[in-house]
Amino acid sequence: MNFKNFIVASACAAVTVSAATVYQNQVGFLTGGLKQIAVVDAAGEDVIFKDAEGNAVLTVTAPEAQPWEPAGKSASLVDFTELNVPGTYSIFIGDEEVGHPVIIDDNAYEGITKGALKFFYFQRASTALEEEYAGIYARAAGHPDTSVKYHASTGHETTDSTISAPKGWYDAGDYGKYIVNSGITTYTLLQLYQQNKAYFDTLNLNIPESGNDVPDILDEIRWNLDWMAAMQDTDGGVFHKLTTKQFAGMVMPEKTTTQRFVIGKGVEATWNFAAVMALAADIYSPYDSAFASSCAKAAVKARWWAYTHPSAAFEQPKDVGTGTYTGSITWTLKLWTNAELYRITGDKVFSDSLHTLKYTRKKATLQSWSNSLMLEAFTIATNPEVFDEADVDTAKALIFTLADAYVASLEKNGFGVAMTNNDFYWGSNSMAANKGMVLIHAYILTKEDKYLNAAIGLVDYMLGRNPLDKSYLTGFGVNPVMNPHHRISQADGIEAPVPGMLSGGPNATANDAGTCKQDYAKGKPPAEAYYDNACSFASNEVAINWNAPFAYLVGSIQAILSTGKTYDTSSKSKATYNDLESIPAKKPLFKPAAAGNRLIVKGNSIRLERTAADGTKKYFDLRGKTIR
Ligand code: 9MR
Repeated sequence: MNFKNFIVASACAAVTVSAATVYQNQVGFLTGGLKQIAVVDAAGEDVIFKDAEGNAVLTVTAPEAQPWEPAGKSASLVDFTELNVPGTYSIFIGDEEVGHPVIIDDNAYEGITKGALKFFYFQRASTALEEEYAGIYARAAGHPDTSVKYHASTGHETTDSTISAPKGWYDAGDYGKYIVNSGITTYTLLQLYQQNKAYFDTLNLNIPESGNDVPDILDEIRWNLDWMAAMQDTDGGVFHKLTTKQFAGMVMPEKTTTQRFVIGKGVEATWNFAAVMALAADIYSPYDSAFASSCAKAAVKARWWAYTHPSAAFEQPKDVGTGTYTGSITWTLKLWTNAELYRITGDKVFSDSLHTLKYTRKKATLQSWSNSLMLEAFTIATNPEVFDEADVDTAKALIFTLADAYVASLEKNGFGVAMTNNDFYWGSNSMAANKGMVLIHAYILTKEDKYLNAAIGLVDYMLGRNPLDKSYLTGFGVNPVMNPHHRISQADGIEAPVPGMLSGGPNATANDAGTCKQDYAKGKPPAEAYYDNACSFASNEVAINWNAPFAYLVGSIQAILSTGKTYDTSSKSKATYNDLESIPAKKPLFKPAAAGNRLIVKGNSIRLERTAADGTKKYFDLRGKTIR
């Protein structure tokens, strides 16, 4: 033994070595919020929190360990909420420092809120990212999308005709732009703004539009709305997606210049579009009334198309291999659109549609790109002055059915995470974030801490309180994701990935085990079925519909705890759109036909022109009545 080793050995002999392992939020705890860490192999031991000077400021005896099935282990959930002086603390068990630094701050979630929203800027298509805003992640413009071809699946001539549909956000690790996924994503971000205006009106995201008198979050969302608006066909239907025929390689966006196509036109995209445009019409009216009004009209036009083409479901064409986004539950999309349109018009035809479609206490299901039931529940429950009492009650019942189940799942849960084995499939972190969104609504409606606390538990899970000790948000935490399935991060030559991206997270199905040549789920508990490798599109891809609920969750909690304000219905925009022709809940009297129909929009009037086989034309209003 040399002298150096001898010193180390004798020092070790003098200290008490704990076998404990700590799993914790690696980014920060809000001063006024719940603070918990999960500690394995420490039951009955004292967990000591020391300040920066080394003074012990709080000692908590680790309680009895409890299992959390997805982790395949038991842990003691150590609560140190009473430590509420901002600062950086270290954790000790006996003489040994364990875990990572504990950061307590009044604005602990502000950095991640900005980071998660800035991701959308980094995903912008059709523009160069300047160093001033993107730092080392500055890059050339990719995909102008001004000369996009019509795929035969759109019903258009495929010759040389093109459509211009620039801007928008790249969906995920790929460069596709998909209307279905833009639906829930854009709605979620608009709700984040609408429910927390006081906080987001001044939050600076350092984007090119910062300082233009429009809140930055709305400027960022507008980038995608402008693209969505361009995806509406002249007849009101909305193209399903804008992509190349096959996925590009792992290259920078400007390097892939393969022809892009608008592909398909169907009810899934059209309903999603209608709901988002209706909400946008309300939110943008104080800033750009012409744009807001065009959103409202586009929404009505889309709804009409969707009602008259009920069987136009998108099917992936044989020559296309990009994301499918097929199989949305369309009755939930109809309800959502009618709720959004009723909110901005007060037109009974939309509330009648809600009832015709049986807006009842159907089985509550967590929102996702394919199921929108909770989206209208959120809208209806938070607008009691607009909707019928019975509908508001139904909406609340749906929210509490889910939220109470999540809270119940925390009973005797050693990690304090409202996730079960069934939640660990493709995009499991979006399950966590979307559950958080449900819980925040339950909190807004009741102000009961149990809902806010359960939501904080989900944030802690994604930021490190998980059995892999992993922060699933790139660029944040001690042990963050480093190799996401994200073309830009793989191709930019920079070691650290673009920051602020939420990885899809553990996936017990490991759908990509073949591609990765590694079954990372085999023999692992669900919450460990994860592979931090760019090959792993099924456990480590990023996506706009995962970042949006994460931004919603952390942004809402930051706003609630720093401003004390939650959804204020009186601050809602007073814009109403009573000049729109609305549509009957019933089927129109004429036979819906795809070919030969044209919607004519003139000022506020919308009419249908139907060309018969012999070339004669007939005109109908939106109720299906003959005009002439
Ligand atoms: O998020 C989608 C997930 O629910 C599906 O199971 C999966 C397979 O269809 O597709 C995911 O969405 C991907 C999309 O198809 C293409 N862009 C990347 C998306 C995230 O992986």
